[in-house]
Amino acid sequence: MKTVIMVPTYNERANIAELVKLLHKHLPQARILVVDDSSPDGTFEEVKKLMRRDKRLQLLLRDRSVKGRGWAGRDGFVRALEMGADAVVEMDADLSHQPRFIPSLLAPLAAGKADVVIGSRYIPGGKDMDRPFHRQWTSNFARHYLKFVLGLKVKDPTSGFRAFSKKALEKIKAGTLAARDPFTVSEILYRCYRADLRVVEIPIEFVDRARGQSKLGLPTLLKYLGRAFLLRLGPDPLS
Ligand SMILES: Nc1nc2c(ncn2[C@@H]2O[C@H](COP(=O)(O)OP(=O)(O)OP(=O)(O)O)[C@@H](O)[C@H]2O)c(=O)[nH]1
Ligand SMILES: [Mg+2]
Repeated sequence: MKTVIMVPTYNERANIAELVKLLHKHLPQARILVVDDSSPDGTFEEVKKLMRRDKRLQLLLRDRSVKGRGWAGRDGFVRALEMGADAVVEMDADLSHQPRFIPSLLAPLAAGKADVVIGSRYIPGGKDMDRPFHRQWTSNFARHYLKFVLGLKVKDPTSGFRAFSKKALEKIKAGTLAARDPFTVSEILYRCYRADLRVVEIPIEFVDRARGQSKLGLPTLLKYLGRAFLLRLGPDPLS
């Protein structure tokens, strides 16, 4: 399978070189596509520097005026398909998603047993980082709510560490994804269910980011719950 690892970045200069190194170690054949929204910390300059000696690394540089995790991912999926990918992995750059798990994310796709594979923290063998009690409670509530409202059958609907077959990205019309922000993770999974794709989970261990800034707070999370409800009530996104 021709695999492209698609990594949206915003201010990940402290992490990107280490991530690229680990990706090459665990997936020597795969190509890496960094989708950077002209990060003020110059993440894209670091990527350009690495690209001089690295033919497997590519950069999609977007304008900061259209910045957003969702739109970056959407454009990244489109570019990955243009690069000829049979499988596309999306992951965070902050090393919370560990490259060592990618071979097991890709295995069900390669075996033709799934269209979408989710790296899951909440199935046996999976692990989340230790969060304070109130954060644990909020995140458990969010995932049960999302499962219920959007009719998702997975244990970890908010995981952004996932692999998609080419067919899956075509079927969900990845180029038309609407959410500009991290709500995209739910929007994509909802479309996968609407498209009757085969979604499976494999266990991953999630670790907290060690470097760089965190971006998602409680008010944002609450807004997402409202948007999930609207998404479910709205028109079929695939028609
Ligand atoms: N291109 C692009 N990438 C983004 C944007 N916002 C976040 N990202 C990237 O999306 C991934 C997930 O963002 P994170 O900040 O790690 O979000 P999180 O995992 O919910 O929060 P923390 O890990 O606690 O910081 C990371 O690789 C970010 O650099 C954005 O506006 N544009
Ligand atoms: Mg993170």
